Amino acid sequence: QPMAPSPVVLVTGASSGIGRACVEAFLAQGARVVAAARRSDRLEDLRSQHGDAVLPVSLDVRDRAQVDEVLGSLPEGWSPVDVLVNNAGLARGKTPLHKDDPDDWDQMLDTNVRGLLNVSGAVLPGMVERGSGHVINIGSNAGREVYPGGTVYCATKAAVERITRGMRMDVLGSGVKISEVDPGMVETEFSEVRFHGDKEAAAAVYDGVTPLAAADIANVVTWVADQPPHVVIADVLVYPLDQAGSGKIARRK
Ligand code: NDP
Ligand code: 8X3
Repeated sequence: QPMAPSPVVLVTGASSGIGRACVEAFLAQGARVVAAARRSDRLEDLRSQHGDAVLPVSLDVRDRAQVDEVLGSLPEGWSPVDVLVNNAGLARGKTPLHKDDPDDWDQMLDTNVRGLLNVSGAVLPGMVERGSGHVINIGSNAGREVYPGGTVYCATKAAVERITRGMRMDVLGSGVKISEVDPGMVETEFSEVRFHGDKEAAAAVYDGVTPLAAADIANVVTWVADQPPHVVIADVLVYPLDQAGSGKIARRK
């Protein structure tokens, strides 16, 4: 009997952190991975490290026309997409709302909410038509709580949670699975991006605690993807041992 072709997984935000770790975890399972992000040099590095099972795709999830164009014309063998990991996202700033730079609001809303919708909009119709597929949205503990300085970021992640639940209802009966993985504190480039490149401020976030590693979340994402056909992990919240909420973080020193 011919071997079933390996599944195709599309990971957005694959150039760093959780997304990159997801690429590596799915590759380790024998999947082929479409690795999407804006920084294509990093995606090329992934390809040279891991070979032909990676397809680097330069993509800004905020640009709907580009998303439709690129995902609508994936090379032969790289579509249909079996698993979509909607991971691209960011926080910008941690000031009170009235002191925020409004451009930061736009970037968070456009990436975390509209971007997730853009990519889902390009991939989900085919999944529903075929009656199979799995969308795994990366939310956050920040979608379940609000913390000072996180007003807009938390709102975007709360939106991800609402969209996940709604999507699951929308595709109910089609055979498509919808899941959400909500990480707590993970040491990635997240804080460097949030603090506009201030490495000291970023390092302080993880000072004195043992945060999650990106690979810890990738483990959970592949586990979510690996369930039997009739099982859906609806959502999972993953904390490091040192965390019990957005504002509840153990400091050892
Ligand atoms: P990183 O900054 O390390 O990675 C973010 C990724 O998102 C990068 O690959 C970046 O790629 C990509 N990205 C950002 N904007 C865009 C865009 N417009 N189009 C395409 N890709 C984009 O952070 P994390 O790995 O930590 O973040 C991944 C996800 O996890 C985010 O959704 C984040 O909100 C979420 N999360 C993170 C937590 C943490 O503590 N780290 C906790 C909970 C959730 P590029 O710049 O090349 O486009
Ligand atoms: C990222 C984690 O708590 O800094 O979503 O918002 S947090």
